[in-house]
Amino acid sequence: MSRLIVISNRVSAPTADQPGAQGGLAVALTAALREADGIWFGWSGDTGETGELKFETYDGVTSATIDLPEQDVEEYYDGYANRTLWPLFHYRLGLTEFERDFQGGYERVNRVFGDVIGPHIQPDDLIWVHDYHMIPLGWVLRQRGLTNRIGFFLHIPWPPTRLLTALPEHRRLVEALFAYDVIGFQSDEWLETFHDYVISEMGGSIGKNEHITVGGRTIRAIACPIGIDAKEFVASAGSSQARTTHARMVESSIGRSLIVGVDRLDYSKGLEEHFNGYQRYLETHPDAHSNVYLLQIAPPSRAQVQSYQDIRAQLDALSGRINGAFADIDWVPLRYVNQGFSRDMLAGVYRAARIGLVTPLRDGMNLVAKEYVAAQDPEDPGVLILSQFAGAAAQLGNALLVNPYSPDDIADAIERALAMSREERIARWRPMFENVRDEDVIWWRKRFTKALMAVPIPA
Ligand code: GDG
Repeated sequence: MSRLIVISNRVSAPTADQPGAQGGLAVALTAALREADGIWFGWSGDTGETGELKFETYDGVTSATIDLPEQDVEEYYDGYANRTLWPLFHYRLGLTEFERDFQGGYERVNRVFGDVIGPHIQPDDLIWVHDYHMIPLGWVLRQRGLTNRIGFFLHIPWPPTRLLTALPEHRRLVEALFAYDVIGFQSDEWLETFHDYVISEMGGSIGKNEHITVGGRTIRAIACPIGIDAKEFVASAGSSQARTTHARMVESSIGRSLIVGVDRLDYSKGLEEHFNGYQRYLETHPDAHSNVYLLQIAPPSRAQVQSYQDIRAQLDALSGRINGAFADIDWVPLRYVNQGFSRDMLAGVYRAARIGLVTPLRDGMNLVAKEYVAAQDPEDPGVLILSQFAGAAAQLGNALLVNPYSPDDIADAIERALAMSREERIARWRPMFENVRDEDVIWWRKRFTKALMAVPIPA
């Protein structure tokens, strides 16, 4: 059996310091790594001179990380990944920064990864590279003579061609993708926008069986939506910590309906829009005041990037304005919490919420929507309100789908969700739960690795 090699910016395999699996991706990949005697490579998250890889094997899974010098972190991670590619791929041209130094740092770090990882690859290893931090890595590995089967999965959206061409080196970036054998996208929509670029900018053609040809090179590009570890999440919702949290929420709600939002503090998540939609609901439903409240959990992320500091300041001001305008002596309409909680606690909060409000402006997938569905009580589930612009909307069509840019749309959906009968809630929830359960993270991993293993091994 081939070994599986996973390469991503950060490694979330369990270690002696952090023995628990870090989220669904870690669960899916560590199980596969353990079975296939694999290695998970990435950045340690620490700054320092790039030296040797640090290997650690814990619970049958090996991870290998390197430190990166401060300048590399600034240019590759804070710069090109988070200030160029992330906003651009989320359709936010106005927030995208175009700096040659960022691009230089990005390519340099990808070369470093290729240099340090390359010697550890064996001829029949299956290599799986993840996300926008690592787009050129496949190409770098090919330059070093590797003929292995190499796949790439993009966790975020693929942008429309007209937007992508605003990136000075767009052609170079996409050409590098053709070093891979298989490329995976979260949804058909991102796959189609990729096709559009390949046809219109590269003169490529789309063939049978998801094949794409440019010049003499044919690769396969597939839609392969990521799931959550549904089994684990259902168990989490039944854990003692989840039950205690659920009871705490019910008690502190004193009969009011809880609307919950859980999002990394990121401008792509549409937090401002979802506060605006809630505010519109409060303005247009004065009778509902004190029957409902919104709990927004938003752990800060990428706090060293200016646009993230800006969104945080805007949300602080907006939440203050909403509470200032609507709060009563015994009712606060919005609880805005800037910290993270354990998964079990989150599961308890999801289960206590009559509405899960998920309104990203663009999102590759959005796992919170799936977690909300997984955590519900089958006999009395809540209602998911979901942005039509999340990748998850393609699978969770029984949610109340909204346009997050429209406060009226969000307000109407809140009204509809609060009035929804138990029968309708169950009828909407059940097919969504079946999807979350069946197309889970293990299904996703198998679907991708199967496509990669189907690639003929070069003679
Ligand atoms: C990228 C793509 C794609 C959040 N707060 C807490 C917490 N979380 C967890 C959630 C969820 C995860 O973080 C967030 O996942 P998302 O999918 O919503 O978003 P991104 O971080 O932007 O992820 C996205 C994903 O990659 C996978 O491919 O779906 O589209 O942008 O699991 O639960 N977890 C804990 N405490 C918190 O307070 N423990």
